[in-house]
Amino acid sequence: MDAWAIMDAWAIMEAMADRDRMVRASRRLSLVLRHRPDSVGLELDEHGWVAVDDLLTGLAVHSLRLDRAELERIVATSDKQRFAFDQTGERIRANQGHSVVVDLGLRPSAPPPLLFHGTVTRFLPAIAREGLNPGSRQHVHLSADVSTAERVGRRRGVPVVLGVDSGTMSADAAEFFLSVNGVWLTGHVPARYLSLDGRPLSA
Ligand code: HQG
Repeated sequence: MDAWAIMDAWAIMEAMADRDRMVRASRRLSLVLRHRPDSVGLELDEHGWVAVDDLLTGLAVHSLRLDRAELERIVATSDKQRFAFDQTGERIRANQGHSVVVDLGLRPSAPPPLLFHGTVTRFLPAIAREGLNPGSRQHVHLSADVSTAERVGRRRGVPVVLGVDSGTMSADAAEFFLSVNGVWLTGHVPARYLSLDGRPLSA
């Protein structure tokens, strides 16, 4: 290998290490800003916000050194736009996905007639009995397109995409919210609104 090739290889390795570090930091931010702010000695306010300075200090004390520029890079490049700064840039929060109880201030919106939920086969018997539960999160997460739902399901195995008759649910007075990063959120989805391959899920 000549000197240029070695330098290229070195630059690629450095870029990969940097990307790994940013992915790990993003996962940690999801944990802190959605589920475990106490893990770095923080509390979210009622709308989910936390001061950026407090967050960076809390993370540093708990072994993640991140500077403001790196945090901005994570927010800007997060594939799902998971985080947002407030208008002053002094506070940050997760856009959705919380298990900590927060009021994101989302207004109910009319959903498209059909939404999708990605899951896996092993959950289907329980889902057919109980419908979709938010589990540990505040909401059930739905998407407007099949491919996003497939990606969500694939986190757990071979994905299965359920149709959600959001039009009828909404007519039946269920509330839907659209997060700023495009995820449809609702409470419990009773099984009678669910379909698989166009057929009702529950008998
Ligand atoms: C399943 C990621 C048994 C449900 C994604 C899911 C998403 C049931 C799991 C976001 C059930 C809950 C949320 C029932 C629902 N019986 N299982 N009655 N009802 N389930 O992670 O939707 O990368 O809380 O099908 O992209 O998978 O974190 O929800 O499999 O947008 O930003 O219980 O998380 O985004 O799992 O994912 P989750 P989810 P981030």
